[in-house]
Amino acid sequence: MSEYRIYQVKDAIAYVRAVEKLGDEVTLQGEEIGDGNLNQVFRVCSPGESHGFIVKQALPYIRCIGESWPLTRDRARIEAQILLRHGEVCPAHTVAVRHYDPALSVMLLEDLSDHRVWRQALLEDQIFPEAAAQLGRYLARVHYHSSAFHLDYQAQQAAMADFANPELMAITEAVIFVDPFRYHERNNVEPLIRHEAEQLWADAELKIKVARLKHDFRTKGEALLHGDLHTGSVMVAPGKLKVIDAEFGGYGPMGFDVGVMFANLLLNFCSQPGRHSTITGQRVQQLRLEEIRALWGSFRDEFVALAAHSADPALAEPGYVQALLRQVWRDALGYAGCEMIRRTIGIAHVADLDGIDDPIRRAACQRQALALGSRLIMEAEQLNGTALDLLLQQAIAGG
Ligand code: SR1
Ligand code: MG
Repeated sequence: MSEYRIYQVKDAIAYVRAVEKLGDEVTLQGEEIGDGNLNQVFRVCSPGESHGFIVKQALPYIRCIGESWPLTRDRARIEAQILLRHGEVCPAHTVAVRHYDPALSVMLLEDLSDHRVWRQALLEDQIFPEAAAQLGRYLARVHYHSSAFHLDYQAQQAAMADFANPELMAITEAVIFVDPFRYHERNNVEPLIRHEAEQLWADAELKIKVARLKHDFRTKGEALLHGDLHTGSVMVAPGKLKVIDAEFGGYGPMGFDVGVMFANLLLNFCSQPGRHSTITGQRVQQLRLEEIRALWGSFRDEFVALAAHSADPALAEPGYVQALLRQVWRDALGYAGCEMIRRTIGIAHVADLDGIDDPIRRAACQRQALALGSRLIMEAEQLNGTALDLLLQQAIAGG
């Protein structure tokens, strides 16, 4: 059994060499490329080669905070197993895990250097027209195959036990549903929007809705979620899309994954007045709106198509899947609202908003994110697709 140590570049190279059975005649070089909140990530390749290997290692603490916030390294095992499970049912859109070592908390992943992080691509106004629909299909496939539509009772209970992820999902609860809705020292509130944050902390009706969403997140184990499906967890290339970074995954409500992605598209939407002239910003906002429509449309269609083959005669009852999807939509809007708020005033922000240089314009965009997030939470029950479209068109017209 290998003994845990924090990897240096040379360790990542040795790991690749051992797993891939590469002899000393093969020269390898590596660099640390991690820019996420939690782990270290190395890229290892031969000199001059554009394609290599990715080595991801969990540290025993949260990287962006430091050793003061210890965190289980077992998250690497859980992540590798989730990616492998999702890869079985959606290989086209799940990063391939070539190997993992639970003792070293390390895994070897396919190199996606020919892809870009979707968040960065969106910030540079690059368009990947198929990405949203591909993501919808990915979500439908990974949710369906881990749900009661596909697994019998015992198999689903076994999966829930296998993929239990209490430490990471407790962090999600804290940083998405708790801290952003009250004063907490972990929050990161810019002075110009302090007033709006305090208004939100005092909003009892909003907090009751958030309590429901949090409670459902804990108790509604519908499917094996990715658990952190923001635009930084998606790599895109022309015609191609791969989802990475599943360490926050576990069983939960399907609307959570859908809603987190809606939110991250909407955070980009809200950032447009701070990034572009009015006309250009409005054009980009329309693109984000189309992506939300495409994502939901492909998720819904794929899920309905898969459910037609469900082995469970009760769940296959005509009309049930449509009723379920209406609830997933409402859940998604509520979770989208929570994600928008936490990415604006919580511990972990997004570059879409924080990258706006001018503090006045940044604050205006942040205010819109808080307002839109609150409306999604408060009005989720009433907002069907047409009503959401209208709400967003009003936001576009209002700047
Ligand atoms: C303290 S961890 C904060 C966030 O980083 C990760 O990227 C997840 O989004 C998590 O919520
Ligand atoms: Mg991540």
